[in-house]
Amino acid sequence: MAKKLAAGNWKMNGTSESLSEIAALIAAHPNPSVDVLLCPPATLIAAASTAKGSHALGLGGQDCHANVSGAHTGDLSAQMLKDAGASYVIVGHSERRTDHGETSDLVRAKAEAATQAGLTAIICIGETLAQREAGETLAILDEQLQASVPDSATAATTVIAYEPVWAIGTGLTPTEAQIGEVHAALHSALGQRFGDGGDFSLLYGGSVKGSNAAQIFAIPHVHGALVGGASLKAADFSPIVTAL
Ligand code: G2H
Repeated sequence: MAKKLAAGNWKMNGTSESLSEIAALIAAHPNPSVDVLLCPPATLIAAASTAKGSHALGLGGQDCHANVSGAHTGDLSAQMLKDAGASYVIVGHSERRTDHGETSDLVRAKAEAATQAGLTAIICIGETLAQREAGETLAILDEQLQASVPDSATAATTVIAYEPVWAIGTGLTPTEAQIGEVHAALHSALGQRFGDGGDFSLLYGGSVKGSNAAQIFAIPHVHGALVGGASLKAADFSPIVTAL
């Protein structure tokens, strides 16, 4: 049975003042019945870890380097994130693929590094609007999935997030049929490759908010969400956690 996960991605937002939002989220969900995760900027992970104490809230990084250590100025290894208190890391977000030219081969190496460090990798894939309009969505996603997910992946170490690039931060969301078609295809592809496709958690991401979360979570093979803008405030993220 795939785990349900409500994951917040703060992107490049948040300073120490934002720790109050973590406290508010914990107060709103003292014993969450689903996995809840926040990925603040890496600068806040250690403080967030201290602030959450023994609460089950998970913490994650938003990226990691594929290497364990070395001369990579400005980068962070998966071990460093783990040491700061993370148990997850997002890899291959479309903003990384676009802003930093990250390829699926690099994303796979990062996912392997994450797993080796003991982190769960949230591997993001998604099509552009041009690709969708050209009817290439499923082919592009399968290409990204196969190349970005390491052979060593298991449902326990890996989560897949489907984030259509055109739906990220735009307020646009795909139809339920479009999400359902993609998630069914991902479920099937993972099942064919790993034999346990039914167990991989498949998140949807892209303009998820309190008002559309329940509808999205009702779609078959959707096990949660990767939420950007609506995860910054506990008041916005909490209804999404409740809807799951
Ligand atoms: C997609 C998502 C979080 P938003 O990037 O990863 O962001 O919910 O703001 O569209």
